[in-house]
Amino acid sequence: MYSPQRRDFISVTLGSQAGRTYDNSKTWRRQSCWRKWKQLSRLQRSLIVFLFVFMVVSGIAAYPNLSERWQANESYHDGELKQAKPAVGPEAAVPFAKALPFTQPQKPRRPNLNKRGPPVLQKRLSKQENAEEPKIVQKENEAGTISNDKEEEEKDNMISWRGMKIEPEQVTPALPDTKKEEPVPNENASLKEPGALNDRQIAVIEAFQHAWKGYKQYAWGHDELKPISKTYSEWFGLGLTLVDALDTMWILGQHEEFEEAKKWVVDELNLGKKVDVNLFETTIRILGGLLSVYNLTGDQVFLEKASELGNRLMPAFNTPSKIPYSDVNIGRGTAHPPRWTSDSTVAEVTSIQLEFRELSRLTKEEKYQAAVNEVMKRIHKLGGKKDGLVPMFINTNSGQFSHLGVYTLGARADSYYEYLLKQWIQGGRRETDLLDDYLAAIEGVKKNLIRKSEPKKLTFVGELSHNQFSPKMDHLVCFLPGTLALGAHHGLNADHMELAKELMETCYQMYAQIETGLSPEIVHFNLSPHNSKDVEVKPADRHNLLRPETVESLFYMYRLTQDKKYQDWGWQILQNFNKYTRVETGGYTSINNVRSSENPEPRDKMESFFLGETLKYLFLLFSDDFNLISLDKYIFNTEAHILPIWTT
Ligand code: DMJ
Repeated sequence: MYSPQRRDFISVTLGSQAGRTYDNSKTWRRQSCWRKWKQLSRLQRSLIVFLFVFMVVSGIAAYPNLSERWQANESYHDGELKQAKPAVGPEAAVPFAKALPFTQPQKPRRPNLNKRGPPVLQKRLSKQENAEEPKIVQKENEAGTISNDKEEEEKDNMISWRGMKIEPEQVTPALPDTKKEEPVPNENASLKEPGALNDRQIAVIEAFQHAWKGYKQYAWGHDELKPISKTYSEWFGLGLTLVDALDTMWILGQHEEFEEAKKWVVDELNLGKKVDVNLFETTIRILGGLLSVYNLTGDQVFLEKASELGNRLMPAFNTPSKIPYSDVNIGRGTAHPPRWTSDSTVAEVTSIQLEFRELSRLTKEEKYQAAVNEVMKRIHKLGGKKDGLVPMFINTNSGQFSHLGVYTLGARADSYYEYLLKQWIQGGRRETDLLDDYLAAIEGVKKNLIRKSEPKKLTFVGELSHNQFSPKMDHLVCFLPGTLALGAHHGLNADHMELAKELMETCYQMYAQIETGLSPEIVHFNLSPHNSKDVEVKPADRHNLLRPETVESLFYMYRLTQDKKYQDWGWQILQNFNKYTRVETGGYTSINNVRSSENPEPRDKMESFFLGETLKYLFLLFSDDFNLISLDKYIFNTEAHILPIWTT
């Protein structure tokens, strides 16, 4: 078509889409190409079309990897580490699950920050996926965080798996070679082993052997047994159940199993693994477990491992506020908070002290104790407490409490209170700040959180949220009767023992009033005189994770009162564990529904604390030998690991 405006050009009309003018040379080229195309045979044209489509599809498939690499490089060169797109949410999680070929060896590459999903959407490793060291380990912890890493990540990569941006000054230096400590003689190694066993203790040993059989067969050297699917799950990839159970095996006299497990610790436990671990969980379960078994056996190998682990966890304290980060990559020597916040959980940063302090005593290296004492010193001085009760979070940059106004003795705050008392006892009852904080907190509990239920008038510990009282009590709170009783035993107010007795009864009722005789994770107490039941359970809270807190407190109560009813209550609980959580082929499982004795719905998971704590406390509860781990010589850390009370 002739164009009056562009006389020097030829216009062509292309069918119905005509009406546009084109550059002359382009038009000529198009016409010539078109002619050539028409001259090709049908087969040649099909081949070209096929090749073209193939290249386009391959290009699209390769695009995300390339673009991520480009973006990562760009960000790195900018000197600022950025996320290319949001790393949480279903959009991120689904491609993550699909895209990572867990079963195939992978080349070292930059971590793909965009493919991390929220805990519930991420997949656990299966047995075959994880034949040696896990390529990726991941697990929710109690605080709802998840650990996850790939091996062989580049040393200079400063982004954590969570995609949290770490400012250069927050990055901790890589670890120097682990220093070998001079062996320190262990004055506690002559701990008494159990003498004659009674039927209930034999029943605990049988339960332990059954649990161990499943772990050994299907999960050996891995973190947790999945007894129904006969496989395992990984959290940190550090043989969590095996290490957590070492001292229980020793106390229960399972020496053959102990030797086999010790061999695994010596030969296989790799603490240099480039894996993100939660500081608190690793401290209470692994560091605590190693120190405890060193105390029991005097075997230097456990102290060497404990010392190596302590060193590898130290980068967590390298924060602007000296309040530690929640996570440490023990292989790389870097630490970071969770992706979504720069807060740490108060219970976590205040429940690592017993272990680090003992490590300093044993190795004569001040740095461990200095780091954890500094945390306590700062928290002692902080505002934001309510009558000695602490909020649940603390910021690692400012060192101040955050999310003020919520007070609980359950998840995220619980062991803060426990460790105040136990540090005071561990240190020979000299550190008065710890005692003052503990006493103030117990007064705060009495004033703000204690109520009586209807109709049975059970004393319980509720929660406070912005001055609103909630009659909610976590099973975790059942550590409190034991802790109160222990304080009274060490000379604190006698009314602590009275409160301990009342709360112990309540914790027992949390089992006794439930269809399976097992406590749910959380209960709500009834405050209305018109209702007939004291204990109510919401559908989302009906699970039982084989937790220890009630049997732990029963152990203290029996030791300190010698009232046999506590042994009988523990015996009922053991029988109900056997009835509803025992898996025929080996192991015990957590369950989803304690309200159904017909179908308690196994969750297919045996937590490491079932062996580390629950069975150990039951065994000690049934023992009438009060010198077996005497409460005058030892304290239990919050994972039931045994540490000596210092005498000098
Ligand atoms: C354990 O890891 C410890 O007892 C911790 O203090 C609380 N949670 C579990 C057991 O319930």
